[in-house]
Amino acid sequence: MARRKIIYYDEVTSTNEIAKLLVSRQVEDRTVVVAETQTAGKGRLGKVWDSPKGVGIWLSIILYPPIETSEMSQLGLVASIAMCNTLQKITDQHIKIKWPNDLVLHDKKIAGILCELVNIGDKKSAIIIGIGVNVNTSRFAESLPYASSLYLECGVTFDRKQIIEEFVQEFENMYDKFLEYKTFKVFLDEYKNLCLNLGKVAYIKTKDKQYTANVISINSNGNLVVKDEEEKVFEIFSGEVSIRGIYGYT
Ligand code: BT5
Repeated sequence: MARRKIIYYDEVTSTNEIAKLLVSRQVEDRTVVVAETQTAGKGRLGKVWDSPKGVGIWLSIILYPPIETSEMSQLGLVASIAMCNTLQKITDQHIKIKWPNDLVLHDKKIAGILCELVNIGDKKSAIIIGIGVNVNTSRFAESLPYASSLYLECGVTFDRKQIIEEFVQEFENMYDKFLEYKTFKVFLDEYKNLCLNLGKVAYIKTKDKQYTANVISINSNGNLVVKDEEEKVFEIFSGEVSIRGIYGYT
């Protein structure tokens, strides 16, 4: 398979913002942007993503998938499986996915994903999949009690470039399969096996309400299916919620 273009930067505001700029310049499909540090790294829902220099992986993948815009967030789930597989292989640890796409080791968050859509006209969109992995970080701010790194959890440092290269290859293979079948369904079993939320009670927070519910399943669109305290079953979409375990982060 052809090697993808990986563009390395020393310092950026956010690799997702650079990726947006590159989309406006019609950069080629599957371009990957990587930075040593981000001065304005972003999480979901306007949150901040801490991106210290030289110890993490801060990257964004640019894709122009020939699918409906409404289906594109499924690619964030595909990317979380790809990164999970890559990190499991490299660290030999059981890394889990906290829905929709946090990666968790020993109940701590070691990676997060932020997908953003960019309108490219003609009713089409590009998707930018931004991934942050805490690789060799040796300490976190007190304000991040659930954050950890591969180094802190495994006691050894890891080669960030090797992780990036193996991840890009793993993601490419999965993305090709996604394009062949055009549905997340082909990854659903793999995702469910890695997902730590299934069968647990979750504390769910949206813009206007907060409640606890049982996580029953994940459907073929990658949405979480939950049953609330009144036994009402419904699905929740990744863009609009944050979820936690009832006793802590997971
Ligand atoms: C995420 O959001 O987890 C998505 C993170 C995506 C970061 C990548 S880095 C490359 C690309 N460029 C960007 O600008 N972003 C992407 P969310 O689920 O909303 O979690 C955000 C929350 O995680 C914050 O409110 C903090 O509580 C916590 N947090 C911040 N920095 C962290 C870190 N380095 N490690 C673990 N947790 C962190």
